[in-house]
Amino acid sequence: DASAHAAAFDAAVAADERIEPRDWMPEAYRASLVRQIAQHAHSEIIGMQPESNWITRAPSLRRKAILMAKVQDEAGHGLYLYSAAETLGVSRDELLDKLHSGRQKYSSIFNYPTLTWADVGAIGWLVDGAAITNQVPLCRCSYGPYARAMVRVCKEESFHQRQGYELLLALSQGTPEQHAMAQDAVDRWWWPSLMMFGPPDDESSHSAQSMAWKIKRHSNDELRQRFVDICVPQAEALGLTLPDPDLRWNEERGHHDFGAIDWTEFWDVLKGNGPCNEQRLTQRRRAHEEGAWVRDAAAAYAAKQHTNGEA
Ligand code: FAQ
Repeated sequence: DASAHAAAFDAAVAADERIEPRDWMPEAYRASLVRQIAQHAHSEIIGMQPESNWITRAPSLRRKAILMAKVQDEAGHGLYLYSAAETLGVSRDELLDKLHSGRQKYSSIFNYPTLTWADVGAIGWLVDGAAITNQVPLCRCSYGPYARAMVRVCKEESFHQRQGYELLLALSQGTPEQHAMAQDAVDRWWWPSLMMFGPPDDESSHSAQSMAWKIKRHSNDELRQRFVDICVPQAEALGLTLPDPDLRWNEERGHHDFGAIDWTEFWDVLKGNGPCNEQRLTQRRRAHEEGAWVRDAAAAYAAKQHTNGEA
């Protein structure tokens, strides 16, 4: 009966066990996971666009091979995540339709342009760095399929973060023009990267419930602080500065203090008014339409196999 189901669910969450697709779960738990996992999946595939912009202009064969591998990994992450969402009873078509019609979100960060080659480095270092900081705790998420998907995703993100760091280091130690290009990219990507962690805790509508369900293990502000603390010594090693005059070590807190984030910009980007929102969605819809023949052919082939099997 319903109350026994609810008690079993609560006990499993309390004992840090995983909830699996066939287990009973509260409808709101299922809906919140679909929301977060779909948003995460959409971010991975929309996130292919800013970097793929530079594949044809990578400065060497080695850089091009690395960048192609990274962008392909992102497609793979999208696929694991759509599969994880499907275990909750939604179809991929439905999720893509919601992305294309603007009814589901993707990360704010992918609405910023990649103006120079150094942006590929800044995305790897900062955007993948922020993604890892946020996603390592998700490996312990209470929902089994999502938690397991995160393990492999995080391993791949670590390689992405290192490639970005190494790319920026090469530029930073290069000619004065290359150094300036690296600094400019970091200046533009720093603040949007901090926004990736979501609104401040007191404005985060889902955090309390998601933490009670152990979907989220840390609050948005906790993870943002962790990321800032990780980045400061890395920026120093890179020979680059972070564009925040208020950034300084706070002995008492044992953390870095940092300046105020422009939340107006964040909410504005979420509303669709970032520099690239329209371009990203238009490109995504076009890619989907242009891929229709592949889906049709796969479905026709599957139907034929099915008929052959029956014969
Ligand atoms: N962008 O109540 P909260 C990557 C929305 S990494 C857009 O705090 P929650 C790898 C939020 O959905 C990027 N929207 O929400 C990569 C909610 O609106 P809703 C993807 C945001 O869920 C690297 C409202 O604001 N990573 O793709 C953002 O508890 C390089 C209130 O917020 C993930 O998705 C934002 N930044 O916490 C790929 C990680 N922040 O849904 C390519 C999984 C918040 O009610 C290249 N997700 N909102 O309409 C999470 O951990 C969480 O969902 C948070 C937000 C932490 C993002």
